Amino acid sequence: MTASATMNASQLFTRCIENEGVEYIFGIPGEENLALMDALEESSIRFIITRHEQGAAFMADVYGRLTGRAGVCMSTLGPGATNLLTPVADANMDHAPLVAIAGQAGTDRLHKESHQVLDLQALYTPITKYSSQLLTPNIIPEVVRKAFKNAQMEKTGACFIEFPENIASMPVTDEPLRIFPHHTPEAALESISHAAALISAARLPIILAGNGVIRSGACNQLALFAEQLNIPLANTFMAKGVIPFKHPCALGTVGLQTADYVNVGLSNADVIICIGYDLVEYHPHLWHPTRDRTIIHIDKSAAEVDACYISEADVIGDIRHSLLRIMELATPHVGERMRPLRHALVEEMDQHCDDQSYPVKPQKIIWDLRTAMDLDDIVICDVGAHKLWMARMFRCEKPNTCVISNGFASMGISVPGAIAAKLAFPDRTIVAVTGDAGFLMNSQEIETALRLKLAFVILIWNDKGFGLIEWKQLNTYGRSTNVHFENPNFVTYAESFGAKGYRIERTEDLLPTLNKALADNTVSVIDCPVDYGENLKLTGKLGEMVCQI
Ligand SMILES: Cc1ncc(C[n+]2csc(CCOP(=O)(O)OP(=O)(O)O)c2C)c(N)n1
Repeated sequence: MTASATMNASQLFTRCIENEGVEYIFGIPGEENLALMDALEESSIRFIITRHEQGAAFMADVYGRLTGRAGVCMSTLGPGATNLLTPVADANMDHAPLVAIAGQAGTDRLHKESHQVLDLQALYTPITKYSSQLLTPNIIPEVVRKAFKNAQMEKTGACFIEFPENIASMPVTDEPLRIFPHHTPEAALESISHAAALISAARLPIILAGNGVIRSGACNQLALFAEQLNIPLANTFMAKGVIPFKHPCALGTVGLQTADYVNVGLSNADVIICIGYDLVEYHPHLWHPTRDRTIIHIDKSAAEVDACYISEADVIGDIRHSLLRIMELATPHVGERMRPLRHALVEEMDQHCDDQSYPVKPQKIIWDLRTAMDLDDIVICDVGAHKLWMARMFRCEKPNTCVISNGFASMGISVPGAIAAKLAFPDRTIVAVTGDAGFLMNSQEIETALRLKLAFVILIWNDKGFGLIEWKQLNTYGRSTNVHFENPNFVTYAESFGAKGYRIERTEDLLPTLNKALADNTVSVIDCPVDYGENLKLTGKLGEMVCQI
């Protein structure tokens, strides 16, 4: 087909998304996107059928987080499009690039009550950066380019395109728009000098690094910055591995929503340097309730307004450049006053490495998991108590090796997320870490994984309940309500798909089982009973620490 040949709108749409470099579309077809499905058949794009639209959009979400390129998901109109919503919102709030496409009824019946018709453009408006409707074929090149550009431009996020059925098969003569690389400008020298002066004059500065550093590819510059200026660094959940945990300045992950060790570090500091940090990753009122510290904001875009986050210096521009320039101007700090905080955390991480009590303690699960996995391997973490433990205790030496949803924090991300991770990085080992509740929200995607012949491990922390909610209820009211349930037999459940299933009956079996499952070369599900009695001990301990300050 030549560039300007007449084709139908679906063929033009397909050419436009090919032009964006799309490799996969995750989704479920419907009656209203038949023409698009047919056009895709002639393209280089691989359509991955999922078993639920939620699975499809979580795959696109995690694909976007790991690659920096928009993950693409697709559904039919009405119920298919509403099923996509949660992970699209998840991607948008966590700044993962994603483009969602939904079929729509023909434009001749959008004005009235009609089968499966909902105003999708309006529905997606609050959860995307750009929500659009293709009301004529001629705008396809612009709308597609705009959706991908918005999705992949800082702050990256989700975009939505609604494609009505009658438009999708109309004839059109057009071609994709050209794409040129986009460069982020360097920050103004005045802001760099101002930040450097504040850092030089600080008594006890600390860095709070967020996911924006990873998105900007500024991890190496950040490690250098911390080392050269000798400033301790805490990272958010979503910035795990932003500098290696073995880095002498690394204080670990902050964000337990209570006063953890790093928070203790933050409350001691007089200057807090926030780099690539989004408020949604860890609310400022939790780490800066006193509103009396100097905040420096280094990012690609200006700081969000929050009474507890009023920055004195906004350094807006390419983060890599900003860090290197500030580093040249600021005076390095001396001393290691925050170092004991790191030592305390390391001691806590190591404490249960030989613990053989059963059910398995969270710390021991994490110890064995870290032992079994290489540093390049990737964990996709679900949402729940296990996430808080993983965020706090799982050591990461590299960015994007422990993916955590922490803005929207939706359960059910880990199994579809593991599929996306394996597709994006076929040579790396992938583990989905999940609670029993989150697992059953999207476990149907095991069939998708097996159909695609993908291998990864699903490690279920089984407490027969909503562990995190019980933890919070016990902390708040001293009792729990409506948080317990029964589970299927996860071993036979896994086997019924054709996957492998293991149950940990003794703690000493966990590490050998992990090693075996990682070598299985298929989907392996490990049902690991967990002792969440440790949850209250942790909050009790952290509370004590706060009292000591
Ligand atoms: C889709 C969704 N529904 C509800 C919640 C609220 N929520 C957060 S954690 C949690 C419990 C998770 O239980 P489980 O997956 O078993 O993990 P655990 O806390 O036991 O480790 C719930 C219900 C949520 N974050 N996302």
